[in-house]
Amino acid sequence: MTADLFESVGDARPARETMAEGAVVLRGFARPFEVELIPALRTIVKQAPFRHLITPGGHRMSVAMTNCGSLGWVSDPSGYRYDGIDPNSGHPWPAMPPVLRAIAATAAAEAGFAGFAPEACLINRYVPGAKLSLHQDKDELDFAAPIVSVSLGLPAIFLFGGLKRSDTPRRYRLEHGDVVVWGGPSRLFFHGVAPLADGEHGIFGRQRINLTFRKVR
Ligand code: MD3
Ligand code: FE
Repeated sequence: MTADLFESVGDARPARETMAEGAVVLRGFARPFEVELIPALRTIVKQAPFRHLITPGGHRMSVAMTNCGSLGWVSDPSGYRYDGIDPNSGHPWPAMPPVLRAIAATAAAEAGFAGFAPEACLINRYVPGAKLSLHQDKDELDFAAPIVSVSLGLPAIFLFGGLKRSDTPRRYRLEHGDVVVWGGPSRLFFHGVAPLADGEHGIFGRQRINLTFRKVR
């Protein structure tokens, strides 16, 4: 009885919210995995450190990136692509740890996408001021599979538009532990992240880490 009251009365962040057809937010879904997740991320970043990629247009991205899994997303002046090799080391990307696989698969199943088996996990690091301009994720061959995102550390304002770049984006606050499953029609919607506001997170300090799990082929 008491638990029911705490869950339903005056809760500004419902556990589950639909942002658009096929886009489901699972608030705090990653929190129970934290203790395993954090050391796993540390191990990945030691093997494949964050780096600022250069866009085909020649701009250095304010977000720093790395990957784990059998494929990783890379950008350089020749274009965007998925590649099994980290161009900085010449070695394969670090393997995707079981805890990451488990978060992605259980969140996807919760949103109606059973059997989600991503090859790639792109890891984005934002420091205050870093942003991600409005874009579509179209470098994957399989748009039937969703993308699963996990937000960690400082909160961010996520911008969620429509199928056209000119569609005015709606703004959503994504906090530590929030997981979003982007499938169905929303899979090809324009989206981005507003410049990160300064702050201090108890575990991650002055940064936000975002994981996106992708079925590429
Ligand atoms: C909606 N990352 O890495 S995650 C990206 O917070 C990216 O770092 C943002 O956009 C971040 O490409 C947003 C949420 C997200 C990821 C992929 C999507 C939303 C999406 C693909 C289609 C529609
Ligand atoms: Fe994206």
